Amino acid sequence: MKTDILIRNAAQMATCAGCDRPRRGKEMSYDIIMEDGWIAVAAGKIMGIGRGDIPGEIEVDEDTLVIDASGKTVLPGFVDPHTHLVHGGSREKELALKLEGVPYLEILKRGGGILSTVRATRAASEEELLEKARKSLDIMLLHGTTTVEAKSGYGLNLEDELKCLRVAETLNRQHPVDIVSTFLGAHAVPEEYRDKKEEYIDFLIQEVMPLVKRLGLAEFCDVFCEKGVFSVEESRKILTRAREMGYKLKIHADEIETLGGAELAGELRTVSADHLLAMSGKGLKKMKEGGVIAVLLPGTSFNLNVGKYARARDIIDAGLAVALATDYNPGSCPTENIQLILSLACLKMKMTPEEVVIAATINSAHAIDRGKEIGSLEVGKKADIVVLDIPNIEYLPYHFGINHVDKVIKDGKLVVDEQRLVYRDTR
Ligand code: IZC
Ligand code: ZN
Repeated sequence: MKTDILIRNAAQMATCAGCDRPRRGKEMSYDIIMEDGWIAVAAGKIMGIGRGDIPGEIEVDEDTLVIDASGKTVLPGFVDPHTHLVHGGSREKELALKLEGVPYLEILKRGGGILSTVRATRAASEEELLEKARKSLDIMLLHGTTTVEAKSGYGLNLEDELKCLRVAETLNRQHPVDIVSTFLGAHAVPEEYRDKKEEYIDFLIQEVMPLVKRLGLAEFCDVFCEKGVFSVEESRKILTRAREMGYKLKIHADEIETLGGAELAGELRTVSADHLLAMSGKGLKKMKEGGVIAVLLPGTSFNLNVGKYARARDIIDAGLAVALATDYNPGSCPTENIQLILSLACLKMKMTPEEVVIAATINSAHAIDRGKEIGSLEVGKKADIVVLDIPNIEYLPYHFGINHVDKVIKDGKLVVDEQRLVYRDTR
């Protein structure tokens, strides 16, 4: 087959290959680096990969884009498995409150936080939300992210939840970055249901969730299981019904208070449980028994200034699979930059460079049930590839806060070149 793109001479290539399920525990640092690597792409897929000389069967002609990656490092495109991509407005006005030490949940209780974004999202048109989210997707792509999960949860009524989910669906068609959608109607209790949480949950279960599923607008269902938001019992009810409707499951678990969200994740065998700063030892055990992927979000700890990070070392040493995500949202983590998250994961959670690369590629692909198609450089997988202007993978978390991406290849096409977007918009 004729080669569309050939990348050669890579100083390091982290294939993240060789395991057809999430890598757990010690597996997160095995055998991922190849030196002097090459990779050949045809018809959107990886058709060959190796080291040293390019074998004769890789056909190169004048139409082949040959990329010399000397001195550079090649990775699978990053997969960001936890974002609140689609929303209106921003919350910089809450920064002063945050600096005064007003806790995140207190701001929410006062009608700010998530609820302030709900007001802005309801007030925004579908077109406005689309353009705002498109900008964020462009930033993500420029930083090497080729697939994202995107949650709803700022509409909190039928019309506005559908509006946000449609934005994600449209962008998934128009933008090179692939989007996996999650329904998060249980993100907060909207103001019109204040003191009527039971009724709101029934409304979600009876009206919104079946319709979202029928319209094919979300693959996963998630709940913000947190003190003062949705309890473990309420989360169990929502997620159990969601599973019956055909949703795959995720949960925001034990972020701020030790509530038992991790135990619930283990019991329900959710695909992932996310945050986990306040997870108990029992929660860890249950997660392991349930084969749940721990999605950690150190950008949120950093931004909320809580002085505490998830215990990634304990989680990995206990033999679980860890994935990393930005948690991109307008309140607790306003950044699209996954590379910064990898630096925080190393510096603040003591993960190794190999572990953070695995966590943001193959393990995060599994955290959105895409581990068979993306997340590693292997023959037959989608050609989602980043070329970083760094000599080795240690350099990625080390030189922090900047963008190391030189090129991004998405679905076998060059979409970022020399840090600039070069894709043709399909709007
Ligand atoms: O808008 O604050 N934690 N949900 C749960 C968020 C953070 C997003 C937000
Ligand atoms: Zn979240």
